[in-house]
Amino acid sequence: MPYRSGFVAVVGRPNVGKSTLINALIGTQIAISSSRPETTRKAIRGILTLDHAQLVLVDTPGIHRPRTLLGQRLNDMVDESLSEVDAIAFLLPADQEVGPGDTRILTRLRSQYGKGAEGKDGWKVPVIAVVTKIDTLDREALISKLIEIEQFGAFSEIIPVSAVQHDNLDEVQSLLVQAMPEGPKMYPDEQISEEKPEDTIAELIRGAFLEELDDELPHSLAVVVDSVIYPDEDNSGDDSVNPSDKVRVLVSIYVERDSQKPIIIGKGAQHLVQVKKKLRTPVNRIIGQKSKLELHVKVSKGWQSDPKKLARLGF
Ligand SMILES: Nc1nc2c(ncn2[C@@H]2O[C@H](COP(=O)(O)OP(=O)(O)OP(=O)(O)O)[C@@H](O)[C@H]2O)c(=O)[nH]1
Ligand SMILES: [Mg+2]
Repeated sequence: MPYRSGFVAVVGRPNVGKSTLINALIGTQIAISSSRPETTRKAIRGILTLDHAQLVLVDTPGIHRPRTLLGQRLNDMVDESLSEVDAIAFLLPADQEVGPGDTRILTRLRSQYGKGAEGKDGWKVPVIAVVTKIDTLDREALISKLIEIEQFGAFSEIIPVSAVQHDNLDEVQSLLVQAMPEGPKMYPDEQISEEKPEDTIAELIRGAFLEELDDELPHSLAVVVDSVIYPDEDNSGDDSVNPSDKVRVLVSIYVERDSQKPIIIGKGAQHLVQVKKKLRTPVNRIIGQKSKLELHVKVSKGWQSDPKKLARLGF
């Protein structure tokens, strides 16, 4: 059997389960997920290495009608990650109607990857409809959902899945593998993401706050790892800053208004304490030695709509 390898863009409206599916396929958390839309803000590439194939799964921000400059940047990012992929997984949730948002995405895919012909073969690369969250429907409802989606898109394939219950994940995996061209392994076996360690840590911190704060969290949270300081490079001259020889990971957390700072910090800094505790093990693993997070909450007024500020935050 020839080795296969390539890139799969995972697209869909906000909150349809893109990041959750990628984590489930890769088998560990590389992308953050949450119940609120616009969770993903970067096109994170997860790497799935098998005996016979290597897939790079490109997680994308949910495609939506942008209301802020950040929203616009997120959509642009999807455009970028859609260029030069070998297949597209278009996610549609089983628990929602197919709507105008899906039509917009389909139109966009057709303009770039359609051959101008009708039907299943009318695509330049395989476009696979992945029907997510099937644990939320009974069998009968699922069947009519599948028929509805089949008629909606004339997709190359259609496959139902529940990432949460691990139902049909193997089938999704093998469909994606079949969609890949023959090609060599591109990354070493142990590599599961293409992100820089700083970026992965920043994402994990943002994810931990999303979980910790639940509905209180301002949507306008941005996290940047400013520097990673190893003990032998620490020139602060003050031994009391770092008595334990741990790697210091200096992090800025930006909100848009002064009033949001106490929400992030919590009573007696409880949220900061919880987030650090939750991330101790994953951060140690990413850095490769004992590390400590130093979290600084800052205000950057109106950053979601300010080009300069967005640039500074990496958008
Ligand atoms: N019941 C059920 N819920 C799911 C499933 N997959 C994801 N979810 C939930 O759907 C919500 C959104 O999941 P995400 O993976 O963050 O969705 P996303 O498409 O990456 O969202 P954005 O990054 O904001 O575009 C989370 O609350 C998940 O727990 C599933 O298979 N079943
Ligand atoms: Mg996501």
